[in-house]
Amino acid sequence: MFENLSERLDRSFKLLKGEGKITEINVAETLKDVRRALLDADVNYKVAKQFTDTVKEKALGQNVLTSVKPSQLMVKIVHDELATLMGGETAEINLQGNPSIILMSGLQGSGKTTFTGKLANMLKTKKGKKPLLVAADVYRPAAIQQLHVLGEQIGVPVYSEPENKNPVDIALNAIKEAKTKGNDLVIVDTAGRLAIDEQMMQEIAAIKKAIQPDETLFVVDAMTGQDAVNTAKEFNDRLDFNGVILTKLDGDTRGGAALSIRTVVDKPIKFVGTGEKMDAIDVFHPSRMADRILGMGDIVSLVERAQEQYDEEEAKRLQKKIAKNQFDFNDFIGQIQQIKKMGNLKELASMIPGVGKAMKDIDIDDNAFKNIEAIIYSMTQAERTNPEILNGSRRQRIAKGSGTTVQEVNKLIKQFDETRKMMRMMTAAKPGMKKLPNMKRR
Ligand SMILES: Nc1nc2c(ncn2[C@@H]2O[C@H](COP(=O)(O)OP(=O)(O)OP(=O)(O)O)[C@@H](O)[C@H]2O)c(=O)[nH]1
Ligand SMILES: [Mg+2]
Repeated sequence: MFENLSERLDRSFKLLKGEGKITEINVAETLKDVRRALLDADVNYKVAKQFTDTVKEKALGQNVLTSVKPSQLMVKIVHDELATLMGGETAEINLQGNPSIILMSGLQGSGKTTFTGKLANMLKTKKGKKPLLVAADVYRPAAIQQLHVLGEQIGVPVYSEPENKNPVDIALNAIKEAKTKGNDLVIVDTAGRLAIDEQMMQEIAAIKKAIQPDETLFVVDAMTGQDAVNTAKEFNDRLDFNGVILTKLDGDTRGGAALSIRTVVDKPIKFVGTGEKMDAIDVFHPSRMADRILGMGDIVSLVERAQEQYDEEEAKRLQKKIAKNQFDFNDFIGQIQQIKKMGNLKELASMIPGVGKAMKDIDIDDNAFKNIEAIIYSMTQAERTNPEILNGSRRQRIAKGSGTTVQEVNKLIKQFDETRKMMRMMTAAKPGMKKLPNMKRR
């Protein structure tokens, strides 16, 4: 899978091997190569451009880590961006309903029927579900038969009405049947067409409207590259599906679909199919897929460790300042910026000793930070490093400058003082106070 892309990326990193530091000049050639590799892997050109732009920005903004080489750092950045490109987080399938209803969609031969079987098999064995499969492909008698064969193979019942030509009714009847028989999962397999056509779209949209599925999944053959992305877009415009299934990833796909779909339709890839057998299904993990594409897991973890170490050095520096009671508003705002970079503010703020506690009464959202930042930025350098000089008139000036009130300024200064006190107490109580939480740069 993706061998060619892996090789090409590998080669592009070699360009940086001899360099001491990432600069605009020496990174340009590498990025050009990365971009070409992506385009050759059939990645959408806009996606490829955006990708290399982001990588460049991140590479130039990186802290200099003495323990890793620029080429290694590039590997890590490209790895993380590949994962982000493919959606970042692993996307779960929604099985809330009872029965949960899943609707399959996709072109002819994309692998809908096969995947219907695979998914039922997986949810049955791993989640203890009791699935009912529905043959709503009414055009080919062989299609109904195919689903029955698969059902038999995995020991899952199949609902079909060979005489009925109305897929909407069949699907509705199947859901009724599931309710009476106690099946908690209904997967509806539908008919595909050779190309997008209006009739097929109307039919699948009508089924969706009638059965109100918890999940509408779009199945696409990964080997079709750019076409896969275009088809996904058209289906998404009509169906607003919840997730993508990439099949035939075991073939000699160049990877373009896997890498572009998320950006183009903004829907996650949820599963991949890697063979014709019923167990050839995998949950899609963007980060692991990035590992596989780059095939450089060791370098990625090496850089991660170095970054952690860097964070520790930064933490030690802070710790020294705290001990000497020199923790100032510059450090305070530095911490806030770190938190903001990491996202999920509420959770993260609580991880920072002192700061989390001092902020516990504030509703932590971006606005809360905006005011704090505005206030601190309205201070002079002298005031930031030496908060003791913040008398009444200075506070009034700061409130005006930051568009806040004196009360807000007072409150922040009070919180800052408390934070400082608390931090000192903690360092005094535990001379070997551990590092502050990891501030990973992403
Ligand atoms: N190698 C490989 N083959 C697959 C995979 N998924 C499906 N296939 C094969 O692709 C062919 C088409 O799969 P189907 O599941 O029948 O596709 P479909 O979307 O239901 O097709 P229609 O019902 O005609 O619309 C079959 O020969 C499958 O065995 C996969 O992940 N890997
Ligand atoms: Mg089928």
